[in-house]
Amino acid sequence: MQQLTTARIEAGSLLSGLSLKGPRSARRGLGATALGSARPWSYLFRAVYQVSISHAGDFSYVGIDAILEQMRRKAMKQGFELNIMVVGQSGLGKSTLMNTLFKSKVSRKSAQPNPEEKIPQTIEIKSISHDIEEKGVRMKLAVIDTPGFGDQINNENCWQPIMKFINDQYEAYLQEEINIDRKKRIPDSRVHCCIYFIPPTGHCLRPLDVEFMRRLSKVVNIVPVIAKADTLTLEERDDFKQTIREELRANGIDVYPQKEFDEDAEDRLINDKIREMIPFAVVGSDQEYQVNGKKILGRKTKWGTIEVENIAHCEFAYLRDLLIRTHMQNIKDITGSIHYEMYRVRRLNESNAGPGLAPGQAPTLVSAHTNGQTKVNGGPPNGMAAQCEVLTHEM
Ligand SMILES: Nc1nc2c(ncn2[C@@H]2O[C@H](COP(=O)(O)OP(=O)(O)OP(=O)(O)O)[C@@H](O)[C@H]2O)c(=O)[nH]1
Ligand SMILES: [Mg+2]
Repeated sequence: MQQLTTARIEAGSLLSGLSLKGPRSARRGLGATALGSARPWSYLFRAVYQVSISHAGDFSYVGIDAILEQMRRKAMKQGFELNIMVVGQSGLGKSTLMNTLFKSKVSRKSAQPNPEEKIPQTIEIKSISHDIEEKGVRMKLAVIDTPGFGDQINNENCWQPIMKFINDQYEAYLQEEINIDRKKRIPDSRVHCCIYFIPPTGHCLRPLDVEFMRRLSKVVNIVPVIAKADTLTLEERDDFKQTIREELRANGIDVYPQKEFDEDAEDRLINDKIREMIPFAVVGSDQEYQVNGKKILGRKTKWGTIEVENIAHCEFAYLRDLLIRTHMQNIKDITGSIHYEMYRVRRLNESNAGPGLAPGQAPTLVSAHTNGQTKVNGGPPNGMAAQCEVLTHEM
């Protein structure tokens, strides 16, 4: 089921941070668009004209730098898409956090306080998307809400519906890609990032969380969060974060931003800071309150109001910045060039070896790109084959 609403960003910025922060690919992909706001066609001609005038007499100037303006225009026209999935045990606040994201600075969408309206328990995988616009830049933000697991006596294989959904989206993309008469722009429903909710026990990860994240991290970018962080004291929160980081390392779970995909020293520096903060301790709410004359999203308690967008109270704003402001393009790049690529290579190799893909769609050309290498009509390059064997994209 797909709901579509339109919202306009009121404050904050979708792109303002990108020219300064974020990994190189993020800057490459979006940085150019951060250079200015929406301007009509005439602006481009004027800009090019002005550049030409300023370089008049400089016969060595070719105008390569104008590519940035061309890219910015193209990106503005196309807009951006981001698909985020929320996963975790039942009752941890996944649906609430999803609403928080939509009602927070990202959209400020009709956040009418309605205490009567309770978020029902999620019973099916459901995608809700909003069209957001800021400074002329359009973005379609889709959040895929999933039913919580852990309610069953036997929770074995409870990751399967999630895995299936992720793989189904890869498959839909693949089928569109290999279609002879394919669309100019393939609709992208692939899950770019999966927010995994860890219960705020303060102890350690449960075997179920370890197993779930271990499997998911091989097919999708995982960002773990400590749910309902308002139930932990600051010391408990810090200790729990440290414990979780150690356990993730000990269990070989590579969450986003993955160290092996840092492109250079600058990336490493920025991403190391994020890796030190992960998992983000978040608090969710879709209720608005008045605090010091300002409207805030928060949770009212007997001893005060927890402001979900206040970094002194919780780390929701850091999570939102990572997803949208600083790393959106990188998250999408890794989805396309690593996770989807693994799926694609394995599927196409499979179908080349056995029966074809869907009728009339059997490809003859198999190519895999990793680290700038391309191999045609053969197995995947450099250890990809080995990785593909290890990475079981359950279907
Ligand atoms: N203390 C606290 N309670 C929260 C927080 N977020 C949500 N809740 C409450 O937890 C309850 C469950 O929230 P949901 O958002 O429905 O949880 P869910 O993970 O979507 O649950 P399922 O749909 O069953 O998987 C609600 O009563 C929320 O108000 C939080 O950050 N802190
Ligand atoms: Mg729910």
